[in-house]
Amino acid sequence: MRLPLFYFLSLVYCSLGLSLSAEVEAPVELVVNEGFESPIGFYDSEPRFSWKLKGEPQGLRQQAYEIDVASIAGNNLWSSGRVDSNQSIDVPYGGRPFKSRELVQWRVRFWDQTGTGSEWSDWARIELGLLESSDWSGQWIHPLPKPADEIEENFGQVVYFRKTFNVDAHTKTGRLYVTSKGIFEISINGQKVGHDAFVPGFTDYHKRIETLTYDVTELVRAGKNVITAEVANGWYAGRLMWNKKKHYWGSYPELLVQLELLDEKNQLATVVSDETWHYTKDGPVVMADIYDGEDYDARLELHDFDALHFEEKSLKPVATSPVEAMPLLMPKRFAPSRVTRTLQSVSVSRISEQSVIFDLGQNMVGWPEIHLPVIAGQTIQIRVAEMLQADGSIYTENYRSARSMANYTPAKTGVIQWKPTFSFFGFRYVEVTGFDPKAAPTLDWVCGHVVHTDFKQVGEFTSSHAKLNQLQQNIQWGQIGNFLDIPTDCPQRDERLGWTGDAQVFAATSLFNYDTHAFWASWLQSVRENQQPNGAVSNFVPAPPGHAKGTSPGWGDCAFIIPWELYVRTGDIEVLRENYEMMCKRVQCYANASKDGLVEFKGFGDWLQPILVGKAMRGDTSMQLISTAFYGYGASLCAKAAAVLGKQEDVLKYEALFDEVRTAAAAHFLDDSGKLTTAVETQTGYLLLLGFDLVPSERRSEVAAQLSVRIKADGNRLNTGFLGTPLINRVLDDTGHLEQAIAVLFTNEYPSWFYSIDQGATTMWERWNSYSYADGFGNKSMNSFNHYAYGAVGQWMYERLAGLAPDPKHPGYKHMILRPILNGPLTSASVSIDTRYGRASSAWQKTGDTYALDILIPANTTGTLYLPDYVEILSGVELIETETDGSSRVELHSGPFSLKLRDRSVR
Ligand code: RAM
Repeated sequence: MRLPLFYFLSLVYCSLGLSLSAEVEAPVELVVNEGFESPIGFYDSEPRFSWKLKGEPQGLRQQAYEIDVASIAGNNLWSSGRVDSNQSIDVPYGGRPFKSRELVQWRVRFWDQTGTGSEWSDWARIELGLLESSDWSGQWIHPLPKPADEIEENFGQVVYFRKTFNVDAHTKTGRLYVTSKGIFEISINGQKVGHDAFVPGFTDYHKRIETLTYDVTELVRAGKNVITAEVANGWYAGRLMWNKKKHYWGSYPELLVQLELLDEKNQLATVVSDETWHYTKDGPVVMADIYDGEDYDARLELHDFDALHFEEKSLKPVATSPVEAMPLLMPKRFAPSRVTRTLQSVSVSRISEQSVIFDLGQNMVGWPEIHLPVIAGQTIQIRVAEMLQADGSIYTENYRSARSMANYTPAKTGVIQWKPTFSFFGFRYVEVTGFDPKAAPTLDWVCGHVVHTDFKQVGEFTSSHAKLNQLQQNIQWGQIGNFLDIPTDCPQRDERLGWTGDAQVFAATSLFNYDTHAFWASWLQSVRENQQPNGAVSNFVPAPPGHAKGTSPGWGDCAFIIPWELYVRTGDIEVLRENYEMMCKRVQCYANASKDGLVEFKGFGDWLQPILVGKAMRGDTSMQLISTAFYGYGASLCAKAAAVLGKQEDVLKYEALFDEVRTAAAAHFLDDSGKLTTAVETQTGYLLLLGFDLVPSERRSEVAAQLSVRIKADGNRLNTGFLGTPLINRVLDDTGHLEQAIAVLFTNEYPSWFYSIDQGATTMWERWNSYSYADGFGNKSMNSFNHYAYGAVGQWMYERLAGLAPDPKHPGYKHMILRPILNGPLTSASVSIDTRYGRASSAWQKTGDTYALDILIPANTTGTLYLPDYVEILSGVELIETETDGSSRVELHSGPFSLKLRDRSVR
C-alpha cells in the first residue's frame, strides 16, 4: 500500500513536541474474536487476539507487539515473538488448536512509535466450550414419544424436567453445558442458572443448535442436589410464519444437559440428561408460544419442585434420543438475549371497574410484569398494544393472528408478581383486567422489561435539532426491539422473522449504534447454512424446513452486503474469509440467470414505496433494474473482498463481471440524457444505479441531475421504499445535491421520517404513515410500529451530519474520514463511537460565523479531516492541504484536536 508523502510528513510533524513519558502503559481490554472478554464456553479453537493501547492517545502508535499464550498451569503454548506491525486487532493465534473445555491464558505487550516497550498486560483467559457433538455424553430427553397425539396434545405446554444427584466432594469448578430444542430455563437447587432469555436461540434446528456453558461452581453443593428445567416450544416447535401451523422442526421440546464437576483433587463427576430424569407437562405454564403469549395457572404450581424433598412419584420417566452427527451442536457465538433495562409506567387510565391501561411511554419489546392485588381463581388478563385507538382502548389489529396476551390465574387472594418469560411482546401499552376491584390501580402495578441480544451501546449521535434527536432515539429503539437473537423485521405480529432485506439495509447503521459484530457474524453462519445449491438465500433466515425459498433481489443479497459492511466497520477479515464463498455463490445465482449483463428476478421490489403509479406494496421500480443493480453491486463487492483476501484471479474475474453489468445497465436503463428508460421513472431506479456505481463516471452528473429533477417533481420529498431509502441521502450528497439530501430529511411533510415523529412515533415504523392524527391507522395487515428498516438513514446522519465514517481502505476505523456538513440546518452535531481501537468522536458547534470542532482519534489510528471551501481553519491543526476546489484536507494522528473555524462566506 502506498500512502502520499504528506501523510507521513504530517505524522512525523504531529509527533514532534509530544511529551512521551518513558513508561508505556500495558495494553488493556484484551478480547478474542468478535469482542469476547475472557469467555467461558468459547466457540473457536483458533482465536484471534485484540487489545487496546492505554494512555493519552496523543500520537500513540504501535510499532510492534508480542503475544504469549500459555496453559493455565503456565506452560507455553505459543509465542508470537516480537512482530513489527501496527496490527492490534484480530491477530491470529498460531499454535495448535485448542480442545474442548481447554482453559488457556494470554497476554500481550507492545512497542510504541519511539520504540519503547510496554509492560506485559494482565493475563486474559479463554475457556473453550464443547466444540463437537461427540463431546456430549448426555442424551436428548423429552416427553414420552407418542408423536401422533403429541402434536394434537401439545398446544404450547411447557415441559418440566427434574433430576436429583449426589456430589461426593467440594466442587472446585462446575460447568453446565446445556441446550434444548425449544427454549429453556434451568435451575440448580432452586437457583436459576444465568440471566439469559430465549436460549439457546433461533437457528435452523435441523442443521445447527447452539449450546451454552455456565459457571455453576457456586450453585452445587457436596451431598444431594436437584436440577430442574422448564422447556417451552419456542421457535423450534411453536407457531411461525403467520399461520396456525406449529411444529416446523419438531413437535415437542427436548433438553440436553451435561454437568461437569471437578473437585479439589481434579476428580471429574458428570451428570447428564438420560433416562434417569423425570418430567411432567402438568405445571403452571399451561400455554407458551412466541406469537401467542403465555397462560399461567398458579393453582397448578409444582410446589417444591426444585427442593430435595419433592415427591417424584407424580412425574413420568423421560424418553431419550441419542445425540447424532446432525444437527451440529456448537457453542453459541454471541451473547444471548437478556433484560437490559426496565421501564416504569408513566400513566394509568381506568377503562372499567375491572380494567386499566398502563402507558410505558415508549414502544418496546420484552415482557410486561404485573405486581398487583388479585382474587383467588380470578384470571388476570394482560393484553398489550403498541398504540391506542381514538377512544383510548388498545389497538391490537396490527398483531394479526398473534394473540399477544398473557393470563395469570392466582391460587390465592393477595398480591402477586409475575411476567411471561417464554414469549415476547412488542408494546407500549398494557391493559390489565381482572384485578381485585377494591384496589386503586397505581403506576407500580406494571413495568416493562426490555429484552434483546445483550450487546453494548457503542455509538452516540446528538444535534441541535430536537426531531433529529428523536429520530436517533427511534432508530436505537427500533434496533433493540428487533435484535432478539436474530434480526427481525418486526417484534410483535405473527411474523418476527429474520427478513434478509431489512437486515441488509440496516446493518451499517446497526453497527454504529451497538456492538453487533458477534451478532451479525453469527447470523451470517445461519445465512450460509440457509444458502441453496444455486446460491439463492431465503427471504428470511432461519427459514423453517421446506420454506427456504426465494431469490428476491435486495433480500438474499444480505449474503454479500452484510459481510462487506461488517468488514468495513470492524476490520475483521475473518468475516470475509468465512463468507466469501457465500458472497460469490449469490452473485453466481444472478449470473446463471443473466443475459448480456442484465438479469430479472421476481421479488419484493422497492418494498412499501409510499406513492405509487402501479402495483401496491412492491413499488414502481423495474424489477429488471433492481435485479441488475444488485447483481452488479454483488460483483463489485466480491472483487473488493477478493482483493482483501489476496485472490488475484477472482479480483480480475469480478471486476470484469462488474464492468459488464455496469456497461449493460447504463446502456439499457439510461437514455442519452441520463434519464431512466424504465416504464416508470422512480427515485429508486436512479438511486440504485448511482449508489451501486453502475453509471460510468463521466455520466454520473447528468444522471444525478435527472434524479434531482425527479425528486423535485415529487415535492423534494422521498418516494422510496426499503431499497431506495437507505441510499437517498448518501447519493444526493455524493453527487453534489446536498441541499436536496437535507431537504428530504428535514421535512415534516409526508412521506418523511419527521412526519412519523409528528404523529407520535417512538420507534421506526413500517410505513411512513402507519398512523396519522388525521387519518388514523394504516392497513392493519401490514402495519408494524417497530420496523427498523427506515432507520438506515442513521448511517448518513453519523457519517455526514456529524461527520465520522470508517475508511473502507483501512477498515474498522484504523483510518477514519471526518467530513461534517457544517452549513445545513443544524448549529451543532456530535457523534462518538467506541471503535475496536478506542473511542473516536467528532463534535462541532456553530456560534455566529465561527465553529468549534472537536475531534478524537483513538491511539494507533489516523484520520483525514475534509473541510468545505466556505470555512477557513483559524487554529487547532497544522499542515493543511488545500485542494483545487478550495476545500481543505488535514491528516491527523491519534489524539484530541480542538479546531476553530471561520465561515468565510459571512462578512
Ligand atoms: C414483510 C416483512 C418485511 C419485508 C417483507 C417483504 O412481511 O415485514 O419487513 O421485508 O415483508
